[in-house]
This record gives sequence, C-alpha cells and structure tokens, in this order.
Amino acid sequence: MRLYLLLPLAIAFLPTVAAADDCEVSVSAGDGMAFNTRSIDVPLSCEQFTVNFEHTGRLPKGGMGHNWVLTQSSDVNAVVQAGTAAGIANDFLPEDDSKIIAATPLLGGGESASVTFETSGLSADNSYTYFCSFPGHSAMMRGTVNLVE
Ligand SMILES: [Cu+2]
Repeated sequence: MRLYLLLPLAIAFLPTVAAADDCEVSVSAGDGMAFNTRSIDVPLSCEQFTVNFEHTGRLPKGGMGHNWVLTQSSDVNAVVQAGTAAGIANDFLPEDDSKIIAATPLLGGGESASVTFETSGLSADNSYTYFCSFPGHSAMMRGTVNLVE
C-alpha cells in the first residue's frame, strides 16, 4: 500500500534532462531531391546533437550526391554559392567557412555519415536551416531546425 502511493511521486520527480535518444536524429535522402523530414527538433538540454545521415538511393554522388549542412537561415544562399564554387572535390562546401555550423561529407547511394555539433553555438535569437549543398538541390532539400527546451 505504501509503495503504491510513492510510485507516482517518484515518477513526478524524475530529472528533466533530455535522454540521450533526444540528442540525435536519423535523416535520410534517396535518389530524389528530398530529405525524409522537413524539420528537426534540437533540445537545448543536449550539450551535443548528432545527425545520422543516410543516402538510401543507388545513384553515385557525382550525379545525385547529398550532404546535410546546418547554417543560420540567412547564410544558406552564401554557403550554397561558395559550395558550388568549391566543387565536388570539396563536397560542394567552402573550406574553413565559419558560417557552417555542421556538415556531413557528400554521400552517394548506400553511404551514411554522422555529424555532431555543440548546441552552445545555437541561439534562440536566430533561425537555423539545414540543406544539401549539391548544386541545384537546396531549393528542394532544406528544412528547419527548431530549438526546443
Ligand atoms: Cu542533395
């Protein structure tokens, strides 16, 4: 009887720190120009956040390569332009560009890669967009990162 009464109390006082599961997400893209998700929630209670990205298609990266790149929303166009200029040898990403918060390598069909970034660099005052920097893809391949408590 006593245990029965205490159990709800114990559950109520469980710590509210985000579970490790909340600090990573799986994202994929196939042989079309689309991610499988339009938005990703990043809890600010996570010190680090990991994106596990998979190219589930079959086409090679030279024809239908994809990456997952995170910047402030206002920096997307500049990074896409610089990435196009950098070319496929640089995974369509400018080198040492501080606008890039996180980025996976460019993947071809069947490949996968993960990227981890610190959430301390993200501010609720800004908006953030993830996209693919392969030329011509970012208009379709983009989504919103929502910072959540
Ligand atoms: Cu792409």
